[in-house]
Amino acid sequence: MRVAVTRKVSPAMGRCELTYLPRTAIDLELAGAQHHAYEQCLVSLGCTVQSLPAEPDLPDSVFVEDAAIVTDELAVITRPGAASRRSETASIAKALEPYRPLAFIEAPGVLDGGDVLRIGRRIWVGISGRTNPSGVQQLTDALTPHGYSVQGVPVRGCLHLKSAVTQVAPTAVLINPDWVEARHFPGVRAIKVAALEPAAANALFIDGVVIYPSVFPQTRSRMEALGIRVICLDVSEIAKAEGGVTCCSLIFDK
Ligand code: CIR
Repeated sequence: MRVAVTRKVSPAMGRCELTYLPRTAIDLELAGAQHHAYEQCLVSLGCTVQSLPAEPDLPDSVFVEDAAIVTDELAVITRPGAASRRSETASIAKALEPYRPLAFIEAPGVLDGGDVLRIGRRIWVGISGRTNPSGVQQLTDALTPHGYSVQGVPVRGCLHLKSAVTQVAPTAVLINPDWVEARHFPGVRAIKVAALEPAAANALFIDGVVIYPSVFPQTRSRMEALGIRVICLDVSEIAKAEGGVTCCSLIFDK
């Protein structure tokens, strides 16, 4: 059984962290509806969605991806790079405890799940504004005993590694090479985002299908031309909080 842990949009989302985007008004009702459609999409793809209740005082708590890295063997609970987000992890640890043994990133390490890209047994970790070398080392120590190779990768000009590169097929990634260098991903086909769509590299690959924001038609066409099946969602309000489609779920097999 495939589980997707999600969390409802916080009523405080308007006070979210922003790094590269200006603050614009978020329509909370629309954000809730878009998030519900996202959860329904996961259900349609065979996931059992475990939707956690909204956190009234944690603006970014809908972005559950940043709070944990879940592999088949364990769940690593992160220490988010933004201090305002550190209280998000306790409830995620509680939600994951029934499924996996837990490990924890400790100070001085910081690490956001949005910086962790896993393809099979290979893991890349963005060294970003949210993840530091101590965080990468702690994740390496937790996962190498389970047969994973873990590699730190510099990221520039965007929030997380997965703003710059995500998996879209068994051996292909979607990438913005201005934000992360393609040479870090040998043996993986790199599909570049369209020049007019720099923020288009965040896609959620699940069971051979890509869940994708509807606002990047040129990059979408590039994927479809290669035979990749894409399901588009309107995630405009989530994007205003600098979130993408990977950020709103933690997906793993039970
Ligand atoms: C933040 O800055 O932390 C949130 N406003 C957005 C986090 C998005 N998470 C992700 O890309 N994994």
